[in-house]
Amino acid sequence: HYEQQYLDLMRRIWSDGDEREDRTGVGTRSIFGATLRFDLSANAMPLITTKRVYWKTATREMLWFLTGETNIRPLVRQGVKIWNEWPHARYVKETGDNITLDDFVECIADDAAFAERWGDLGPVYGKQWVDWPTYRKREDGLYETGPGINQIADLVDSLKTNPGSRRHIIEGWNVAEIDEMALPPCHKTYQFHVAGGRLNCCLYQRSCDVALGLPFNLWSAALLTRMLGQQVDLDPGELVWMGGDAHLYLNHNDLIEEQLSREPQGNPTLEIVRRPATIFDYRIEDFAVHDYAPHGPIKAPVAV
Ligand code: UFP
Repeated sequence: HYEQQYLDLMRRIWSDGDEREDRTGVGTRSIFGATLRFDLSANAMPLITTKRVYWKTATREMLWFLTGETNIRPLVRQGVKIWNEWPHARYVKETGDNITLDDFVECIADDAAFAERWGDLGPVYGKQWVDWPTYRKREDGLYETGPGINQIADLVDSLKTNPGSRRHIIEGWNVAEIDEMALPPCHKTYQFHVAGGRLNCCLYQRSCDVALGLPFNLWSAALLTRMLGQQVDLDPGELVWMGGDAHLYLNHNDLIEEQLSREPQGNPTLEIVRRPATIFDYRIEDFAVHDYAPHGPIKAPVAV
C-alpha cells in the first residue's frame, strides 16, 4: 500500500530520530533527508487512511494560495482553522491582550478592520506564488518596484509551450522577504516535469511535521499537480516528496502510537468534476474524493 512509506518514515523517525530542541520549545525527534514517491495515475491520491485527513480543508487552503491572499480571514470564514495560531500568537505578544484563540478568531471573522490589522501572515505562499515582487534599478541608481510575477500563470504557460523544460518551478522562498512572513515556507519548492504525456511533481519541503503537516502537504502537492494537469491536458504521473528536516514532535506520542497500530485501508481517488477556464477558477465543489474510508481522526496539538 502506498501509505506504508509514510508509516515507515514515521516509525523510523520515532525510533531512530535525533532528539533535539526546536524553535517551538516542544522538542522533536528528527531525521534529515527523506524521500517518498506516489503514483498519481488513474486519479490515485496519496491520501492518508490511518487517520481521517480533512482533505477539503487542505483543498480550501490550496485555493486560497492561488488567490494570492495572505490574510487568514477568508479561511476563517470558511471554517478553516489551520493558520489561526500564528496571528493569534503575534496578537497576544504585541498587544499583551490575553484573548483566547476562539475569541481572536471570532474578531477576525466579524471585524474586517481587525482582520486587516491582525489577520495577515505577511508575504507567505499566496503572495510569492502569484505576485512575486520585482525591483528595477532606475537610471539614478535608486530602485523602483516592477510588476509582480505570477509564477503559477507562467508555469501553466511553460507547461503548455515548452513541456520538455527543466525549469518548471514554483518557489516560495523569497530570501528578501522571509523576515516578514509569519512562517517561512515549509513546502518551499515545487518542480514539475512532463514525460510520456504525464505530469510529475517533485516537492522539496525544508521542514516537515510528519504527524500533522505531511498528510496535508502530500494531498496539496498531488492536488496542485492534478489541477495543473487538467489545465494543460496531461495525465497525472508521479509525486516525489523530498523532506529536509523531517520530524515528530514529542507531544505527538499518543497520535504516533495509535497511528502506527493501524493498517492502511482502501485506495482513494480524486475526481475533478468540472474543467474551469483557468487554474485560478477552481472551487471547492469541483473536487470529489471516492473510496475514502479512513480510520477515525486523531487529534494532536500543533506546535506554533
Ligand atoms: N509545517 C509543516 N507543513 C506545513 C507548514 C508547517 O510540516 O505546510 F506550514 C511544520 C514544520 C515545522 C513547523 O514543524 O511547521 C515550521 O517550523 P520551522 O519554521 O521552525 O521549521
